[in-house]
Amino acid sequence: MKNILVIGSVGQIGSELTMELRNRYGNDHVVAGYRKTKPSQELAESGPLEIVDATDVDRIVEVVKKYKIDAIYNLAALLSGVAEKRPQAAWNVGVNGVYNVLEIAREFNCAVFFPSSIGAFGSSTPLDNTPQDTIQRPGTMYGVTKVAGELLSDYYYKRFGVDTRGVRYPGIISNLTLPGGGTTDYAVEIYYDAIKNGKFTCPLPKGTFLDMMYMPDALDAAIDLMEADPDKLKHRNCFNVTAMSFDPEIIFNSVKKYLPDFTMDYDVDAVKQGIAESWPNKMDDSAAREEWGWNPKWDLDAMTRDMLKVIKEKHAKGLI
Ligand code: AKB
Repeated sequence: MKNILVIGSVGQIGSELTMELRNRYGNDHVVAGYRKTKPSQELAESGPLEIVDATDVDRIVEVVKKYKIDAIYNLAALLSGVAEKRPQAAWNVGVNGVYNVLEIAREFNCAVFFPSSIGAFGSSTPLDNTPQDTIQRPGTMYGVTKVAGELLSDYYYKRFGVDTRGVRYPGIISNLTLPGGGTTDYAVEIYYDAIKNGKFTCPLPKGTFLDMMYMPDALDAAIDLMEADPDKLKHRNCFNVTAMSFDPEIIFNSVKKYLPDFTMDYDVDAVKQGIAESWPNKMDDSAAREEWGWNPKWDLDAMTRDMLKVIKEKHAKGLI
């Protein structure tokens, strides 16, 4: 990979992935593509920045030609909660956008990273130790777009030889950019509310187990997979990856260990509950471990300590 385009570079994953790619491959080699949200100063000043919309083919082609792009990380998507409110927009970005990127990749010989999700599964999937290859009949528009994206990406690899690779991300927890409208967002919000207010109201009921991952592992997953030896990959789109699985009570107790006065109550959001209950409790990620050495470094306790430290510092500086 010499020149990379990140589409969706100001989102929760994109904002950190773009900077990590710049660290590894050089600032000038990583173009931050964004649509509407203003990029941070760091993102804007550390390397090339271009307006790129996954649904605008001509614009993507212009940028791919201008920077001689040979790898595209296509992170543009509406998260699960928002996609249920705006299913047509979710389809447009999550399926038409993915198709556009794959077509451009075919024409200009680019590799493509596609982030699928635990949302690609549904209630007829085995929810414990969810296998790599299993039933995928999601009941959400988000899930429909992710399954379509997985299938399209595999099709472009098999039919046209496009180097497509992807992971099924669990809930991603981070402290730089907030996620927007996801079902797993509560596991980020709990840390902010713990520091700011000492209490949290949880939208998912106790006993709702979901796979989760701290951002540094999520960045490694994307980059390590894109760098993996293609001869070792039996799967491509997309690999189960997970780092931990917990329910609201477990993360609450993890925070309370460091903030003993912290309290939590529940106000369950029925839509989010329905989505969460149709997603795996814990995925089996052995294919990723075997085929490209996936090995997450962060567990819940280490993540909690780091999240609380960083958010406390931001709060003390008046940044949140
Ligand atoms: C969401 O909750 O929608 C996302 C996801 C798990 O894909 N965080």
